[in-house]
Amino acid sequence: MMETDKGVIFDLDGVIVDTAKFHFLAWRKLANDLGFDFTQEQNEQLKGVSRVESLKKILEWGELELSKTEFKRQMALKNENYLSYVAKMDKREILPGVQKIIDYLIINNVPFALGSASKNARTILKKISLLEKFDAIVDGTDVSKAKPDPEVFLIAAGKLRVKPENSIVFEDSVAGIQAAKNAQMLSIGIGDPKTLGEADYVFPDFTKIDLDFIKKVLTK
Ligand code: B16
Ligand code: MG
Repeated sequence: MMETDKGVIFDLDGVIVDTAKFHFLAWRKLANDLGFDFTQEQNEQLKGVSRVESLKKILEWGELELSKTEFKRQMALKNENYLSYVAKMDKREILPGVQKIIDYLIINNVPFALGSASKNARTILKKISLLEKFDAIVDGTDVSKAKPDPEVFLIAAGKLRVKPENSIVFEDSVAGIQAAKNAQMLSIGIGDPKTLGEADYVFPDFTKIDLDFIKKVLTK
């Protein structure tokens, strides 16, 4: 077994599963129902951003203002629609290469947590049969400050009893990488190096990360 005092924190959406495509479909339906549209490019700006902040942005794009009640109603409708996609998920939705790394952490007794902005994180982890594997779960229901605030990752490290500077974060969003940096953690970006240039390391996806690399960051 490996000697390490490190711990690992995974973001959910865009790292473990590609629920971003479902968020996009659901937000787009909301916009269309309200009489406008937005692009996939604009959708990039919604990644890692909370539900409330996402709707605020979308309404800005549509140059629309809603009453408080209507805003809440639209958020609930979007979530209902989003959850109809989530309901169809199963473990085949786990992104390629992720399981191998999770198995490696388990075998080597390295603690790992979830650090996600989503209030649906537990539902999704259950659908993909990973809920019981995590040593700690911190999600949108546990935090008051959204990424890039480090809160979500600091709570996760605290639950793992790992120091922030010994924590390694996997993230696909710019806000998430900034949150990891703000928490003094090592950040590993999953996605496009042009977007995630602030991260300590960037990989296009988990299939490009080999176990030697994981061992290296866990033991140095
Ligand atoms: P929910 P992550 C984030 O998840 C998503 O990237 C973002 O698009 C979404 O708006 C946010 O969760 C809130 O999700 O509506 O399910 O509470 O990437 O932090 O795992
Ligand atoms: Mg994400």
